[in-house]
Amino acid sequence: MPENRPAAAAGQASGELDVVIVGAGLAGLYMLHKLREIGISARIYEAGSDVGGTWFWNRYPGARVDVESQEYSYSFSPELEVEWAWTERYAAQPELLKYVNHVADRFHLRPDIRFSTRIASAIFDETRDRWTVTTDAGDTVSARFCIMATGCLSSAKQPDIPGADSFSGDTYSTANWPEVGVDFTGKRVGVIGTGSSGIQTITTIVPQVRELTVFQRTPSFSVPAKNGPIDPKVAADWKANREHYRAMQRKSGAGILQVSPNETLTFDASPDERRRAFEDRWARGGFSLLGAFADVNVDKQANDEAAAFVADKIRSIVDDPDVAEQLIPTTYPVGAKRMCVDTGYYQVFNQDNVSLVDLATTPIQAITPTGIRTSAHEYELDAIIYAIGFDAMTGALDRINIRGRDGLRLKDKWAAGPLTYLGLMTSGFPNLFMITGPGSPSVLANMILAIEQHVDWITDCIDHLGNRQLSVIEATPTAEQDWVAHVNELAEQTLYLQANSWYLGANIPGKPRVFMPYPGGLGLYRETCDEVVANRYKGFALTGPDQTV
Ligand code: NA7
Repeated sequence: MPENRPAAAAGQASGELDVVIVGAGLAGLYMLHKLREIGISARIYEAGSDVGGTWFWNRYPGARVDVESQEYSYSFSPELEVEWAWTERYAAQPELLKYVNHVADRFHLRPDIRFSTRIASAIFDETRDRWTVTTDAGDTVSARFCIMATGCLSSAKQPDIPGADSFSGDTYSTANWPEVGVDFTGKRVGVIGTGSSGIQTITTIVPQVRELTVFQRTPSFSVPAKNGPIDPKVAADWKANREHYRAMQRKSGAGILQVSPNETLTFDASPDERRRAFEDRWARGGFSLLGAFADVNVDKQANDEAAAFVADKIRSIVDDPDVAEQLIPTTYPVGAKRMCVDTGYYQVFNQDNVSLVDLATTPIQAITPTGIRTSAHEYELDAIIYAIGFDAMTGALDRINIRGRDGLRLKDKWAAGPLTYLGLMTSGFPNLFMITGPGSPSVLANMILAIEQHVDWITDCIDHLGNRQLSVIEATPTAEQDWVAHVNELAEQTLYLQANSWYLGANIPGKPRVFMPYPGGLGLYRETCDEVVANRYKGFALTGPDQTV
């Protein structure tokens, strides 16, 4: 195996590479590491000034992973896994960023990363079977393969509220938080948005602020994280049995052992047993609630039981019954939007200096120079925090001018929704890979394991091509159509379609309503990808200078 070495040292001219990787988050870094292992020259281009992706940008107060730290960490290197010690059950953003930096340093990745460089375009040159990749500074590089490690939640929604520019106070976005941090002491703060980012921000800044006004359009189902220092016994057990746990994760649906799905159906349990099962899951914390029964995600009546349990919890925590009712989601099934995992969220609304504004009944009309005006009231504020989410899964790709065969732009090809084969490639765009692209488990799974599976598959694929003197791989239109139909079919068997979520693009005005992630589970998906390879890359056309395989 060739030694790990930077691309420049591998003797490549700076303008010609084997592979360009876009993004130095968890996906891009592992991709670079794996390609070096097979002796391929690769360079990452990263818009941020350092590594980290999601954990570089989302440094808002309270930002924290919603999967347990040791589950949400790379599995590819036993040494890395054994030497790294997480401090909290759910790591906070600073610790996650430290981890990503550690990985970048440990595997000597930095020499092959160009920071503060956004990729503006990637154009396929059919005469040379190469991608011409251009940065926002106008620099160009040519590569055989282009790998998009651009992230599923990296294109932040921009405030689309009238008057947003007129506010004279301070404005912040959770997705692009100032590196220096912000002190809200003594301030009247408004938070718009009550997804994970809003909820984590709210619970963290509430001890500082003079007044907090939460502008909620749709309530989230939120469950307690039960966060705290990592239990040393749990950490030691994980390290001692990591291979076993990792194998279980890879075979599982979500890649999250904490969910540990129960095989019993909701109504096969008595009301008492149901209650006990939900209580047990609530006490464990995190996403485990969704695993209380096997049918919570697929049977609406079963789901109603879980939703009613959370609603009762909210009523039991929030003192004011009217506020409690406003905080209870009623328009979609629990789990159909990503659940939030919090520390003391509902309790916040028992504080005198916190108020909830229900935008469903009193919508925002405008941002004014002094605050926010709803149909019922004008709220005077010193600062507004936007926690309004992302143009998920396709947003980061859309903002790059990606053009494949015949100059077709990816954004245009996907005008009615993303079309991919396995979420890895799209026809008409040869040698362009997506890590955790639409049509793959991605955001429905433990992201880091989904990333590793894609990176391993792509690395093997590039190696396979090289070993057989093949130069191009491309998804066939038929395989792509069949895959998209399959993903839709699976989605229809779930309750996901019953929520206006970012999984469906429903949070972006004008975005086609298409369910984007693959809902069949990480384990099954992995098997499918492996079978495709075993069947000589079924559904892909592989071609060399003068051959098709
Ligand atoms: P989310 O989960 O998409 O939440 C965004 C929130 O912002 C949500 O409550 C939205 O309400 C609200 N929103 C968006 N636009 C507006 C406007 N114009 N007015 C009022 N409220 C608005 O994003 P997050 O960043 O919190 O979390 C994303 C993922 O990151 C999360 O699932 C975890 O995986 C980590 P809506 O529901 O659209 O009515």
